[in-house]
Amino acid sequence: MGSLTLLTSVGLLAACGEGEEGDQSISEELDHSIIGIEPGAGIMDQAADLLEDYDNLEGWTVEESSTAGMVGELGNAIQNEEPVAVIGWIPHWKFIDYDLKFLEDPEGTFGDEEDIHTFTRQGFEEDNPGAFAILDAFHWEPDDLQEVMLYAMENQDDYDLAAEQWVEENPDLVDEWTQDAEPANGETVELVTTMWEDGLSSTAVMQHVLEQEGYEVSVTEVDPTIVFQAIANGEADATTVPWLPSTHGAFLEEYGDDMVDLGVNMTGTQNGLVVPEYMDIDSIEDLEPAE
Ligand code: PBE
Repeated sequence: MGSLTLLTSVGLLAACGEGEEGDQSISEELDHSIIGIEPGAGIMDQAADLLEDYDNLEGWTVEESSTAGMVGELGNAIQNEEPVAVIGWIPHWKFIDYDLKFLEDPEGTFGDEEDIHTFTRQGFEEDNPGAFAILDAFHWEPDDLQEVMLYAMENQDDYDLAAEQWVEENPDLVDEWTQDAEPANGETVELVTTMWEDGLSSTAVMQHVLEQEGYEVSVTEVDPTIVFQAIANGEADATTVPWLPSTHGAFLEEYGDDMVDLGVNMTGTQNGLVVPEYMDIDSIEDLEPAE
């Protein structure tokens, strides 16, 4: 897992958020703007809360963009060693490619380290005990997820290939998931995922493992809220992507009563405001309001 760069201690200059040259503050250099991602992402609800939680972000904006757009602007800024602030999360390959850090979040807007959960629709265990047992046993580490993400990146985002490679290399862990499962007899399993690398990776691995066990698997990519809706109303069977308790907490509140939570499949995700290591700032509260 890309090491989350520890926040370095910074000099007095940075504490008052002064830019390198001293004539423009870091906030002015950032044009009081944070680059966001797709509006449907749970992290974007947290970004909206950010502007409420921090008085010193008075007059700031969070740009709605796309994950690709955000990563593109981040890469361009880093290439020219310019100031940039993005909505970011781990695990994500950007922390491997670039030297980044989370700004401290004393108001706790982005929550603490989170978990990724597995859910099924109600009745799935009775309908498909074998697949339910595999989904229930599914658990891995951030390093495992990171490996699948990297394999996909190395193969033009081919998550099927990445999953196949990872499953081949991790027979013992996969056996732990499948050893107690009744054999399949061609039942189908409908998975739903979000469009982000973490969801695509865990879903591709689960699809590959279920197919190896004889299930017919379909995967649908939807917005986070639809992931919850589809499981709650029985349109989909299972998902391995929800981030809780913070990122997708609002969706769980709305749909959770009609879903079966199989618990945590991975611990160690984190959302936050992310800047390149070269920026002399270490906390959100060091940013200054737009005049
Ligand atoms: N993310 C990555 C998603 C979940 C996975 C943090 C961008 C979100 O905010 O919904």
